[in-house]
Amino acid sequence: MGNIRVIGPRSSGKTTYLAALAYQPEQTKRGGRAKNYTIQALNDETRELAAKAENIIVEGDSLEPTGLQYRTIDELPFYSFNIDVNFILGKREGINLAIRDYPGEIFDELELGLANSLYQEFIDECLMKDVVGCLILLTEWKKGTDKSYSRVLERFTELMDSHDRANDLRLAVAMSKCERGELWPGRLDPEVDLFDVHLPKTKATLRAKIPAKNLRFYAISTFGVLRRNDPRPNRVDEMGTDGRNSVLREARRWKPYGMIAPLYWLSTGKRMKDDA
Ligand SMILES: Nc1nc2c(ncn2[C@@H]2O[C@H](COP(=O)(O)OP(=O)(O)O)[C@@H](O)[C@H]2O)c(=O)[nH]1
Ligand SMILES: [Mg+2]
Repeated sequence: MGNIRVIGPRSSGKTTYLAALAYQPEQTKRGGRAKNYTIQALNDETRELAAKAENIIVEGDSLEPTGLQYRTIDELPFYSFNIDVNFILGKREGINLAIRDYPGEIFDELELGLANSLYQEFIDECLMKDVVGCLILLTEWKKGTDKSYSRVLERFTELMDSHDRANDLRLAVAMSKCERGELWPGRLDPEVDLFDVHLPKTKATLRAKIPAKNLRFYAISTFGVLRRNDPRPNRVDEMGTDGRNSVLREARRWKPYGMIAPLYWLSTGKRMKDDA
């Protein structure tokens, strides 16, 4: 069982990403595009998320922000998936994923060094020995963000160290919402074209602290673009909001980018095509 944690600041797209994973079986049933993987929900919470996913992704019903209504770690949503990856020549490989959706506030607390009990539980759970890796979703690059992300992740690496995980926890660091025009061309080599360019300090901090074999950079877009040769984002921004709220534009053409590759690598240490 590959236990994986997903962390990232508020509104980085964590819940939408998990909802999209949960929704894949339904989408395939409805004649969605063929994929080289199949996903199965393994627990009730994941099935409930799948039922809500269409509203979240297509209608823009936000799940109430994963947030401070939770008092203990056990109240946080916990999802469990089986993903079968189909390789050419009929080879298949199954991965089991157990993922918890943590509130983004935890990310702020890492930066501020606060120490409430939820935060402590989170750190302990995230860095438990049976966790194989963390998917870290980052999303902004406006001025100052690189500094703040790098402080948070520096702190995270110190905690990895004090929990004796400095050398055996994989980190997949992803730029989310990468269908955004500025980012989309950089998805092919995200380490160089997204992280070196937009978040160089963050990357340097991680490179300095994490063994190379345990660190990879990814680009993810849960929404994707309209077509292979049409890089317009498959997304509309909802009116009257701060511009951070988006929904899918053409559900029929929905093709997420890069959702599976980081999970596969986190879980097995092996690489697959990055666009999966
Ligand atoms: N442009 C774009 N927006 C996204 C994507 N994934 C999620 N969002 C939007 O980002 C906002 C925050 O997403 P949410 O999943 O609630 O973030 P969380 O706080 O990290 O759980 C919502 O308005 C989503 O519709 C994506 O791939 N592209
Ligand atoms: Mg959330």
